[in-house]
Amino acid sequence: MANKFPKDFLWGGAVAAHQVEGAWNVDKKGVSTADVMTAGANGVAREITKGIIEGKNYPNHEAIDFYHHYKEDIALFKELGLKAFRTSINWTRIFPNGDEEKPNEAGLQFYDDLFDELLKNNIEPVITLSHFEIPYHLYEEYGGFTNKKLIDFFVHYAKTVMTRYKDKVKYWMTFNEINNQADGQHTLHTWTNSALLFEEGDNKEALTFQAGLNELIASAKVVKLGHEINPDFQIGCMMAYVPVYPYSCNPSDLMASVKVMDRRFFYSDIHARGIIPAYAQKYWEQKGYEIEITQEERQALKEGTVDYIGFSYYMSGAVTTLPDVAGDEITEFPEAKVILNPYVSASDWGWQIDPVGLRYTLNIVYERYNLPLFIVENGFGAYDKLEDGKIHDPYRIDYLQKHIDQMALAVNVDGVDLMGYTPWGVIDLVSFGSGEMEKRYGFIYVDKDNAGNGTLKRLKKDSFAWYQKLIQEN
Ligand code: BGP
Repeated sequence: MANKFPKDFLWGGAVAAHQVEGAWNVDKKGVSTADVMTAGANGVAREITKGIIEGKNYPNHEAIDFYHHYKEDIALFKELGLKAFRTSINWTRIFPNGDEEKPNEAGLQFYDDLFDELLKNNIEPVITLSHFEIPYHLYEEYGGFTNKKLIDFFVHYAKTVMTRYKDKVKYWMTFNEINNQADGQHTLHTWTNSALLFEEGDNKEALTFQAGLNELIASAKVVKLGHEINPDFQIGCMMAYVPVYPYSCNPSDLMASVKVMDRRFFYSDIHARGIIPAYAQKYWEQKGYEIEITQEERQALKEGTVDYIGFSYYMSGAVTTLPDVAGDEITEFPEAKVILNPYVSASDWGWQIDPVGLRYTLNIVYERYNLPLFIVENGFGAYDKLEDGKIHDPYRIDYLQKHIDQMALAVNVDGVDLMGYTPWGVIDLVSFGSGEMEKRYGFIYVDKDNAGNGTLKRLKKDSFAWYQKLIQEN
């Protein structure tokens, strides 16, 4: 079988603004939630501090200083053969506080220059509007996305950038991994797109559903508006798909896996179909949650369905309801617990490595929505060792190759319509989850350590030549 991909397949690489740009307080940029995150390395969870605390919030402040190195980096991307580059716009460069009327021209100019540089090198920009950060002011003053005012602020921001870049950017996504809040419990949402400010006694699950729904409404409004600004725009959603398998063939495990998957699918079900799924309505009723949505907002959901499904894929999990099953628990949903699958191995951070899970995901998502799919994140975070000025990373090549093989099967055997593949962290960057620099994903090494020291020098790893060849041979 020829493992070929469509001629115009978007081979690329992905990053996010706050994980690479640095320059957190230049050119009138405002403070973003990412700028007040603690370092958190060595198993300590990251958190948002009240304003900037000297010496505590450093990881994203300089990051890899892409803001000042982007020309050099894009030259390397060109050499690598990238056809697409996914990054995000940092909202606080455009609207420092998030609730202003007038944008910051210096911020707009930066992305103009960045997109021009990409286009000059025949690299298509793929742009996420909100990648796990919002203006800190919107978090502190308004309480994040539980507040409906944020819908208007987000739409105003999106309208500004979509109008400005209408002839430069064709591929857009609204909220990064919007369904990462699916379990409804996690403090993680204080620092993702929702920027939820939980207080003692809050019903976290209800608030998370409200914030998520508000984001979905904002997204739908932006999809409709974007198509008015330029009918050629391709506007997608961005989901984290972590497929879960029934741990056993006990029917209760199977049913639990369906329910856990529904929780994660809730977001793309609305993005793609424009209606609130019956299972969610019932769940809210049973729980007595009063999730606010007006008639006008319901209509907006219908009129703003997405053009494609963008998603990340890193790992899978197993679900069980059986009390006597031993296993390292990953997450607890009200329905069941998700545990490590004993049939697959894991990375140093416990992320389960399951290439077949990617083919499975492509199949079920394509069947569910019948929309083009775009894998906008996939990759292997690892400790790399610098030896005689070289980085040998066969483990990364192995991970990616196996996932690409499964992608080829999904396209050539299963008939899935796949637009492209932009592996995560094409160049080393700050880890979102842990704030570490040394959880590396890149084909390009950046000399910087967890404490923030290093020359920022760029270096090609062995995987660079491997990916370059793979793109050439399609
Ligand atoms: C996804 C995010 C990215 C990212 C990646 C790897 O969830 O969209 O921003 O960083 O995962 O995660 P980590 O950085 O924690 O290794």
